[in-house]
Formats: sequence, C-alpha cells, structure tokens
Amino acid sequence: MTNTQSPDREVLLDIYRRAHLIKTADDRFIELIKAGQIASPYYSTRGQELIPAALSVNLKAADYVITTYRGIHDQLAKGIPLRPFVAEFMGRATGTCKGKGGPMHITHLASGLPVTTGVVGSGLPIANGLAWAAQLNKTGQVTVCNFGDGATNIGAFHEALNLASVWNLPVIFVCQNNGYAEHTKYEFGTGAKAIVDRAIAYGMHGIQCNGNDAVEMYQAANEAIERARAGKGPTLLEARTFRFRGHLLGDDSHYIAKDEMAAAMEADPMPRLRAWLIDQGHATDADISAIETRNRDEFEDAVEFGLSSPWPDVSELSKDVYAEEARA
Ligand SMILES: Cc1ncc(C[n+]2csc(CCOP(=O)(O)OP(=O)(O)O)c2C)c(N)n1
Ligand SMILES: [Mg+2]
Repeated sequence: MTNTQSPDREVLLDIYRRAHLIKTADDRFIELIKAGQIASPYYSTRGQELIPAALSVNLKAADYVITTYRGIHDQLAKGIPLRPFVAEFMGRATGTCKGKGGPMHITHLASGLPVTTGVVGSGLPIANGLAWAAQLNKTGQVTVCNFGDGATNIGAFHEALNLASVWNLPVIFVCQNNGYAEHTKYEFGTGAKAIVDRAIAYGMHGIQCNGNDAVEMYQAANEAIERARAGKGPTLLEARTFRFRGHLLGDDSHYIAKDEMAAAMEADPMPRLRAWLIDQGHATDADISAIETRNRDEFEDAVEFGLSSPWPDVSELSKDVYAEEARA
C-alpha cells in the first residue's frame, strides 16, 4: 500500500457513525428474529463493520456497490434509506424491492446498490458489466464488488479478474476475508497463502490490509478507488477480518477453536475504534454517545415503519418479472 494519508477527524467520525449503524442494525435484526417478529435466515455482519464503513466514505453517491447475502453492512454504509431498507428486510410492500427481494436480495439502484446476490461469486462478472458501462459512457463511476474468501475459489472470480485486467475496468474487488466459508476454515479450501497473491496472476494491482483497522482500511480503499477513478484499472483488495456470529444465525461456531475465537473477540473493532477516537482526542465520550443515540433512534423509527407496513399483495407476484407484466 502506498497511500499513508490519515483521514481527518470528520471522516473518522463518519466512519464510526456508519460502523455503529451497522452494528445497531445487526443486533436489532437478531433480536427481532429471535422474538419471532421477523421470519428469515440471517447472515450477521458483526465483526466486519469497519470494511464498508471506511471504504464508503471514499465513494460518491453514483458509484456502485455490489454485495452478497452477508450484505447489510455494505448496504447501510453506502447510504440506503433506513425505512425502505428495513421494510425490505421484513418482506413488506414498502421495501426497496416491494418486499420481493427480502433480506438476501436487498437492492436500491438510487443508492448505487444495483445487485445483491446469494450465489457465491456471481457478483464479480456483474460488477465488470457495470464498470464497463461506466468506462464506455465516461461517467466517472467506480464499481466496488464485495465477496468472501470462499468466493475466490469459484471460476467466476478468476474469469472476472482476468477480464477486468484486460479491459482496465474501473472496478475494485473487495474480498472480505473472514477466514471461513460456511464451516470450512480458509486453509482447508484455499491453496494460496493470501487472497491478494491471486492478483499477480492477472497482472492486477493488489492490496492486503487489516479490514478491522479503520485507518488502514480507509487508506487501502482510497488507493484502490482513486486508481480506478483515474483510469489506472482494477484492484484486488483483501481486507482481513473475522466473523463473530457464525455463518448464519443459529450456527454456534463450534468448529472454530476457542482460542481463535477469544483472540478475535478481544480485538473487536467496534469498542477499539471508539476508545481510540477518544484516546487520540478526535471526540469525547459525549460526542460518540450522541452519534450512537441518533443511530439507535433512526433505526428504531425504521423498525416501527417496517413492522406497521403491509405485506405485498398476491397480485404483485406477476409484476416486475418481465418487462411486461406476466399473464396469470
Ligand atoms: C455457487 C454457490 N455455491 C455454494 C453456495 C452455498 N454457500 C452459501 S455461503 C457459502 C460460503 C461462502 O463463503 P465466503 O465466500 O467466505 O463468504 P462469507 O459467508 O464468509 O461472507 C456457501 C458455500 C452458494 N450460495 N452459491
Ligand atoms: Mg468467508
């Protein structure tokens, strides 16, 4: 990484605000599912908040972000409006996809979130398409494509990196390496020592960083995004992180060694960033508490909106499937 510029106070607090909103949403969704108020599988983003929080402060509203089933952190950081976001998660008619996407397929084009897919690795070729369109139309937009470490063993990953390199596309491939793909530890499924090493095979710029360090993540993302914007081509950015709450809600992570889990918990990026901001004099405890209170209030407003919203009508089933409404 060549970028060593530190973000200023305002940006640092914005990173914390975004990360805390993600944690608030994660905690609350789990509560609501456990209370039976939402019926849904859930892939927690706890532990990975700082990656999209520190990345998204480098993006413009028109830039694209693609993510996966484990994607609420990427969507919230990009700035999806809270009410229709929560309503979509709950499958309500007022959601960003009229309740048809549900928690695994939340999309909102107006926020630069054109695709969320549950098919591992499938986002990368789509990201190339968006980046290619931006290149041809000279819009200046960049596309960020998020995926996990497991996705880098899918053929689409390799094909997409190759083509992005050949066409010099304005795309950033962000591998959120949490060390596990479902219940399989990294070493049991991946031959490369580091994901970033795979960039070399495609003649692509590669950066590895600690995704749980706000400043490091910011610098890595800034370098990759500015390169793409300046026409210098794609980057494979490997952000090292950890998955605190299992593959999906209900998974107790029993296959993760106790000391590995304990060490990760000890390094929880959220309380660390909070303490660091105060320690460095960037904010007082009261400043940060005010950010947290506002996040909780705004999220709670969205939860109430979602819970009081109607379910989609059955007539919606045949709409938005083809360009013309399908016949019943
Ligand atoms: C093509 C495909 N194969 C298998 C699955 C089942 N599956 C869902 S998540 C997952 C693990 C992906 O791990 P990783 O890419 O590391 O992402 P993480 O869940 O850690 O964020 C698998 C194998 C799938 N959804 N799609
Ligand atoms: Mg993973």
